[in-house]
Amino acid sequence: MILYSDDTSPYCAPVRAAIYAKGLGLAIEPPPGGIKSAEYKALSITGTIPALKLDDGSVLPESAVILGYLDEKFPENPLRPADAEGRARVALVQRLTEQGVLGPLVQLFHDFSAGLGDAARDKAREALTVGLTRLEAVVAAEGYACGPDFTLADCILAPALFGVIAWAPGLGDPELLTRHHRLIGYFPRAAAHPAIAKVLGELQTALAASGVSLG
Ligand SMILES: N[C@@H](CCC(=O)N[C@@H](CS)C(=O)NCC(=O)O)C(=O)O
Repeated sequence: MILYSDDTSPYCAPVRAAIYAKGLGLAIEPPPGGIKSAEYKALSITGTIPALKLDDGSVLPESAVILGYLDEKFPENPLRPADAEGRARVALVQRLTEQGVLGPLVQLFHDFSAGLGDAARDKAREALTVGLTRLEAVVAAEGYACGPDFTLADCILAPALFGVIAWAPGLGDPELLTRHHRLIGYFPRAAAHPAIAKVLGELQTALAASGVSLG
């Protein structure tokens, strides 16, 4: 099994976090030929990263699908609760983070490359505020995102919040995350988990190397 991944991608970070947390020794490689290459597009139907090459040679795209697959395929160190309600809560945090934080952050990255204007900045700030407000309402007051156990919700939420912290000054709103008390309290607890600490280190290094000026 091979995970095609890049350290700058907020969609790849959750999958690597889950691999580290579960202690899976999977190969992690850059997409063959590069992300926009014909070689990679021929390999993965969406052409996006992350994608997981399975042992039968087929390639599974979509981070949420890969996360669910890995947790089922390797049941040791489960990253989802056993009960239906707990699993639904984890899925909700995953979905809200994708829609409300990762979507706006990736858009921001594209807008930044095109020269970030005031309108794009305002739009990103508004979208992130809506997303963070929804997450603030569902994240647990103590422990990890969905309670005492580390789950897939943490694998996606913690790197996403790292992205918000990194981009907030560039958006002219350094307090963007700080206004969400549960989330700002949650972040250092999640960041102390070894799998999250490793992924945040990778993101930090990759962002510094990419030359993106976030201040
Ligand atoms: N819904 C996808 C989104 C993945 C995604 O958009 N990845 C970006 C990198 S952050 C990508 O591959 N972009 C290249 C492209 O869209 O061609 C997932 O969750 O895996």
